[in-house]
Amino acid sequence: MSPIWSSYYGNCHSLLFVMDASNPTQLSASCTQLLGLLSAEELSKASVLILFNKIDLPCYMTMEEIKSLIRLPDITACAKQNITTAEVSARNGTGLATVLLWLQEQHKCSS
Ligand SMILES: Nc1nc2c(ncn2[C@@H]2O[C@H](COP(=O)(O)OP(=O)(O)OP(=O)(O)O)[C@@H](O)[C@H]2O)c(=O)[nH]1
Ligand SMILES: [Mg+2]
Repeated sequence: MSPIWSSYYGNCHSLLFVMDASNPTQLSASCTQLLGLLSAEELSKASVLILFNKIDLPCYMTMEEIKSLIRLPDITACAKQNITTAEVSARNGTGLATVLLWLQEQHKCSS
């Protein structure tokens, strides 16, 4: 789907980017996609929430290792956007309340 993402950039205020925390082999490709989004001029004012999903599954790496592998601190420091992260499981609902609160917060700021 990523080739058509840019057709949705216009008027986008909040961006939720889901990474599969249970699949280390996909992380670098996923990170490249994220960097592409963060460098898009049209998204420079968007608020970004990066979701590390599937945390209910066993993973080869800790969340700290994953964040360090994708150099999340550098990404956050260099991006124009305000970036927040959350660890979630769409399967058992962990972290989803945080996501809803974040969305509510963004809505408040933009209204
Ligand atoms: N255990 C678990 N499964 C999830 C979660 N979120 C989604 N899924 C399941 O993951 C599956 C879809 O994700 P993937 O298998 O990664 O599929 P995909 O991302 O379209 O394809 P890939 O490119 O192969 O990763 C579905 O079966 C979902 O039910 C979660 O938080 N935990
Ligand atoms: Mg997947």
